[in-house]
Amino acid sequence: MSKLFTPFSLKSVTLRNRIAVPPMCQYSAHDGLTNDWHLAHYTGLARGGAGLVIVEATAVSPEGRITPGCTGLWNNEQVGGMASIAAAIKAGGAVPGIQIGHAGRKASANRPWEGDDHIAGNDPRHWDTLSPSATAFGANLPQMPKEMTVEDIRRVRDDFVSAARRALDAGFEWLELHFAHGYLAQSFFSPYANQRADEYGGNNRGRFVIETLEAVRAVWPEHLPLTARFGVIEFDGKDEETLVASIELIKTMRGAGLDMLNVSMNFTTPDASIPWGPAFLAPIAKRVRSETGLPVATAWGVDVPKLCEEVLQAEQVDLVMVGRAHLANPHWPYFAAKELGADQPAWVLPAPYAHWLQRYEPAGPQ
Ligand code: 8CM
Repeated sequence: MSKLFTPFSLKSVTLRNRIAVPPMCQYSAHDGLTNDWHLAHYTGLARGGAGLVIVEATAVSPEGRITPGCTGLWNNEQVGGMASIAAAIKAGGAVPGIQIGHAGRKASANRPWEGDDHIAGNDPRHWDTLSPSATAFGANLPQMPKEMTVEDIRRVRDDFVSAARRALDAGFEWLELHFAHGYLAQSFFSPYANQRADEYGGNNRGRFVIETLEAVRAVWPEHLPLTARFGVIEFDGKDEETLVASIELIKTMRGAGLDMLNVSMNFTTPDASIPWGPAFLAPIAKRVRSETGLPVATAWGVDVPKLCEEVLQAEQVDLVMVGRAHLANPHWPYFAAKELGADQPAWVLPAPYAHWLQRYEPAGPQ
């Protein structure tokens, strides 16, 4: 039997297989509220057979949204829609997860298909952004952020805590903190974005990450997985240094209650040279796994079933995050099961689909 289709347990949660759908923004919310698009989208993904479906980057505060179309959990009105989504994911047989985050200096952007750049200052949809220091990202995101005061920092940490509580109230069983991709938490850890001289800068650049994690852990139940997506490499020529420092921080995160890491990239400078390729982060994920002792997952170029199986067999990762391939084909796990020679692959899907597929399979019953 393939490892891809073996269950994976973390804390009290068991995934039916090692396929996870990573958070993928739909940019289709209004005032942070989900709607029928989100419900249909996540329902379909869960019915497709993945073990874990993680709802898109959901902002902990209005100014933490990447775009005006991002979902939010900064008020109680937003909980109802998310509760329907969590219930639908569960009814589809997957574990309902959600990612919460704050976009920092990359916030206030146009949707990718409407420019992917900062919203102009004279556009009524524009808002001011926050970052550890008043340094802009550059390239398509040139807006100068405001340097956060210590009061701002505490407020955003508390926003993470409130959003985590709402995620729990909505019925999510797996929480991923968005600490990656040049958004706020990743910016705090990065010398490109953090030039602070106070207790959140210099040798303490990891402090925001740890304080936020600890504060969330205090309200997120011990029996449910608390994970983070975190960039460990920038691909800017200083990679060993960044990896070593990141692994040290991850060890501290583990001590602060982190259960698993979704290994990703930093994206804190537009001047990186990323060696895109099939499963190119898997060896780095393995290093994080062996040096920190945490289970790991990774996305990026892991969308071919045999490759997914290989990275699992090689113990490079514990879960594979299959994103865009699920948008192309929400029933990706069924095709993966066929390709990997699973017994009765149709039964990766819910019975009302599986029985038809099995009965009339051209090659005869599977
Ligand atoms: C959205 C846009 C860009 C990213 C993202 C997301 C959502 C989740 C995530 O990363 O982890 O890099």
